Amino acid sequence: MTASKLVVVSCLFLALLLVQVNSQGLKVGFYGKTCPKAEGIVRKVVFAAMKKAPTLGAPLLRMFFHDCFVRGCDGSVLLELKNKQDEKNATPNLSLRGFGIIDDSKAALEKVCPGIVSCSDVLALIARDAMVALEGPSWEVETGRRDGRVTNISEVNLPSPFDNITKLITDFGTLGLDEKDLVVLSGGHTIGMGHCPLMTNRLYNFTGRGDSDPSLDSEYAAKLRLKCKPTDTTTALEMDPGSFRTFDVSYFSLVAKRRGLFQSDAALLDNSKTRAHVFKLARTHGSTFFTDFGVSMVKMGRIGVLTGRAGEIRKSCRVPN
Ligand code: HEM
Ligand SMILES: *[C@@H]1O[C@H](CO)[C@@H](O)[C@H](O)[C@H]1NC(C)=O
Ligand SMILES: *[C@@H]1O[C@H](CO)[C@@H](O)[C@H](O)[C@H]1NC(C)=O
Ligand SMILES: *[C@@H]1O[C@H](CO)[C@@H](O)[C@H](O)[C@H]1NC(C)=O
Ligand SMILES: CC(=O)N[C@H]1CO[C@H](CO)[C@@H](O)[C@@H]1O
Repeated sequence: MTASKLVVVSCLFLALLLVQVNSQGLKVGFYGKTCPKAEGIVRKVVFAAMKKAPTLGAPLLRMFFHDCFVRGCDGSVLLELKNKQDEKNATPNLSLRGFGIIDDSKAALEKVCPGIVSCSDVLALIARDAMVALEGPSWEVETGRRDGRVTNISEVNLPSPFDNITKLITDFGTLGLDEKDLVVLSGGHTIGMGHCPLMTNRLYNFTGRGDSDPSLDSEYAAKLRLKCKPTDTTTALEMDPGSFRTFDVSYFSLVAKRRGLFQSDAALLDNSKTRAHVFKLARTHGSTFFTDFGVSMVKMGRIGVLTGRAGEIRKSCRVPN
């Protein structure tokens, strides 16, 4: 083997090693030795907060999704810039809330083990604990993420409620999430609210002929027209009416009955693979939704993570050190 070949081969070996270290950087119980109380501390803060305000569960789940889909799960959604050109101020942030719970968790952690637990891990733990507080699924959260130092409003390119199935599958696929993950994670819409202007196009003049979206159940459309007038920008609708505070499988039966709120929910019926998953998950008895949700959340939590010596452990979740 010539010297240059040797260099190439050892570089390849090194690259492989790095990839492995990176994927092994996350693990369940990462803080077992360095901050054994970490998970308990976060859970206590979340349970106390949600006892007072159960509706916070939904935005807290959504916050982790928004963090992971922009620059990876690196806590960048929490950073604030003086000029407001941060992810928080991008349009889809409109209803992100619950930032105080992240600050409270982080403050409690810093008291016990300063400089050990990352804000990105706090987000991951809170998303799980908030679902447990709603009597939803539980899963083992991988930890060991480190925090990014960059946030940039122009990088926020989250899936849109107007997206079609091709776009959704591609965007999730780029991040390593398949059709099943897309369907299962969309099931997050079993809790929480969505605002009228993100769906009124489906109720009025959908194709310019004064019609509604043919993929929306017409009875349901009539009900929604009572709540959302064409110019209403403030009213919020329950995405899973009747049980928007309960993490259950009814989201999938709604979508199956063409009662998904957004075009992106309805779109799950437009592809044979995603449609099959919707119908399978819709079964109240024998649905695998809870276990599947945990599996897909862990997968989502691996997107673009910083581990090892990358990034930092922020002292305050709102500013880089
Ligand atoms: C498939 C792509 C997705 C799209 C296009 C989408 C879009 C949206 C939109 C437009 C809203 C309403 C925001 C508002 O009006 O205030 C919303 C709410 C929500 N989303 Fe998604 N979402 C997607 C995936 C997810 C995922 C992966 C999760 C988490 C696993 C999630 C969890 C939530 C939750 C919990 C809410 C309710 C928030 C609240 O009540 O404050 N979504 N989503
Ligand atoms: C933010 O991202 C945009 C688009 O990628 C880039 O042009 C711009 O320079 C970035 N801004 C900062 C402050 O890094
Ligand atoms: C889906 O949306 C993408 C991007 O918005 C668009 O380019 C494409 O033509 C759409 N596909 C269909 C089948 O409507
Ligand atoms: C519906 O859309 C068409 C085409 O954009 C427009 O000409 C018409 O005025 C709209 N009708 C209403 C009631 O807004
Ligand atoms: C809560 C919050 O920070 N909302 C901001 C979301 O982004 C828009 C701009 O797109 C701001 O106007 C809001 O203040």
